[in-house]
Amino acid sequence: MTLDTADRAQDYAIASPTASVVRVKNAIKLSPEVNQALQDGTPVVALESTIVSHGLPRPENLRVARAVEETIRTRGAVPATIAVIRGTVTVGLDDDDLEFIAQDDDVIKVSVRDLGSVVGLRRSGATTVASTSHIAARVGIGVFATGGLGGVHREARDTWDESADLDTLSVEPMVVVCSGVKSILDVPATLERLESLNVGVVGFGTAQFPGFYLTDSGVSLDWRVDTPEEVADIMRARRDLGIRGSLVVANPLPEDRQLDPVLHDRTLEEGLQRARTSGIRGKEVTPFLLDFFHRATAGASLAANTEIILRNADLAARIAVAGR
Ligand code: PSU
Ligand code: MN
Repeated sequence: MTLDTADRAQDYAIASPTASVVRVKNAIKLSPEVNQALQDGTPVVALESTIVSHGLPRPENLRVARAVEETIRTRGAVPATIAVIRGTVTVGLDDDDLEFIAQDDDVIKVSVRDLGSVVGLRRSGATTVASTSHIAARVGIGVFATGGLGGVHREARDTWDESADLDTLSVEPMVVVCSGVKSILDVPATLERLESLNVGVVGFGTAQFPGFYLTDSGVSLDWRVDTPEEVADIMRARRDLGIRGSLVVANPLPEDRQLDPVLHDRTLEEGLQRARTSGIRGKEVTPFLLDFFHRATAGASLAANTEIILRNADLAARIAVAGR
């Protein structure tokens, strides 16, 4: 058994063994490269696209999206960026698709609940952690790299704003490599929810939960791992024991690469205030705050965010290789 949900991947491959582009249940298109990798048991790493469309400013977003894919290839794994392109869920974007997601103003941020609408109404959208995990699991990909998870928002007591990322992670068997949850969120509350949802959380090389732009969120973890092989072993054990849901591998920025904590705290306070007074709500909150950070820190948060994504892609590829 591999880290991939291999039995399901095989079913799909059998459905169309020769076609270079496979349609799974007429809904999901695999790129020829991803299709081949899943058939051969080559390690594959899923990547979300909301980070590209809504999480990073242009033109860096496209540059980062390409660099992330390159990082994964360097480690001997195949990148599978996921998005909905004109009504078709696509796993493994080609460069035209990637450019489209990075540059088109009409690309929608798509969570799991939006997938049906975007596909049914033939629109285009970028997938979040939640919808990327959902699709990746459907086609048999078991490892996923992102920047920071969604979670419980700071004003959740009033707004009930909790990311669908959490609920999805409780269902889909995925290794999710991230640098914690975005620091714009209520981090302790998010960790409590992950516990309730049976989502495993391990620190990579640390027993402190990372704070996204910051190395340490101040919350400690029960579990620390130090090698990709340990992650693969834990995921195998979870699966063998019939535990549904994901394992979050929290990979911190080194301290000398983090955003200046004083600048971070000041920017966060300002951004939250600005979001409140501008009446930003719902799915707009995360893109708004990320954009505010990038502008208010004169690119320092963008540099940190970029490094986070590249480091997580690298670690995810190593985990996918270890779990083969
Ligand atoms: N992390 C980043 N940049 C992002 C996101 C996460 O560094 O853009 C995106 C992810 O797609 C995540 C989503 O799933 O934000 C969460 O949005 P919400 O809080 O609306 O659920
Ligand atoms: Mn939300």
